[in-house]
Amino acid sequence: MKTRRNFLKLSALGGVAIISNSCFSKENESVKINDTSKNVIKPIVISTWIHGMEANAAAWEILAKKGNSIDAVEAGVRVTESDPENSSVGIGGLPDRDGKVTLDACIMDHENNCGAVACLQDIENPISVARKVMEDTPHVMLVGDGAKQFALEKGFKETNLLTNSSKTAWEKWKEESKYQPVINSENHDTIGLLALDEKGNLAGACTTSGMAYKLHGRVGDSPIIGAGLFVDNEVGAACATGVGEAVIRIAGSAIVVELMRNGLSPNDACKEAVQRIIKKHKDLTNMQVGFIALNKYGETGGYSVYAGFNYALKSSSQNEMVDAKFDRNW
Ligand code: SD4
Repeated sequence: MKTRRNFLKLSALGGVAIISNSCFSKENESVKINDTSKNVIKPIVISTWIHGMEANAAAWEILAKKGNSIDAVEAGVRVTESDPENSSVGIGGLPDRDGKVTLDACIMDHENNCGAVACLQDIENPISVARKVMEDTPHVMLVGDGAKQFALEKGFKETNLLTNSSKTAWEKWKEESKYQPVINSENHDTIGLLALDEKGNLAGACTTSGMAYKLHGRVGDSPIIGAGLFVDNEVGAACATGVGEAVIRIAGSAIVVELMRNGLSPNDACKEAVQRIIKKHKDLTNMQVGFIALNKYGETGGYSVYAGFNYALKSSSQNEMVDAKFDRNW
């Protein structure tokens, strides 16, 4: 439905506010966040890139049995983390320039509980460690040695994450040691997964080994709540993939959710966030970023700076890859 946005209930303020739509194009679709007449598509799960198909299938097993979205998102991305063939998430992830595989992940539920780990080594499923941070500590994020120590205390097994093929790739890279991230291949395959369960509760998870051959200690957007992932059960959820530094600079996923709160459809909210990145960066060389979003009605969308980004979508009537719309060709 293409309408102008008028009055929107801002539940956080408990009042009614007029939102100016002057900054949005008139083509933008409007979504009223408290529209009780709307048909809600649930359960539903959406995730980044082709590996999202398998992750969605694992999440769906839980959602189809009326399980909770938080369990679904964790189970979904664990599949990708445990796949040694995937070179940018979990085991088999490409290492940093020193040959160390360092993992970043975060998770968020429908009550704004969240947990994260960053620069975690030797643990195959950082998303589950992030969940433990969320559930068993008063903190949101643990990093580096502290995160590993916590994981071991919680019973996670120490695992060598550097597979033969990622070691070989790193050794080849070392011959030149040029830091030249290549988009849509080795460097941009983070999995971000968002779900809406039967009860109407949203949750999200995001996990990555980050930029290949990054400086040791570098952390991108993926474990940062508000950047790589954000969930607000009143409105929707969003996550990001691509150049993390660019996503952090605009608080990307939080912005997408706020844009949905202000009436944009998931697609238009992702588009607006991408355009903000474009506006804030003079040099867009290799600056691929993609967002996906899911709102309370089960409506989904995605958008990227450059062509090539796609996402996996699963509901009772869909199980497919969708090519995201984009701002520019390479
Ligand atoms: C990062 N955003 O570490 C991650 C990388 C990524 O698909 O998304 N890869 O910056």
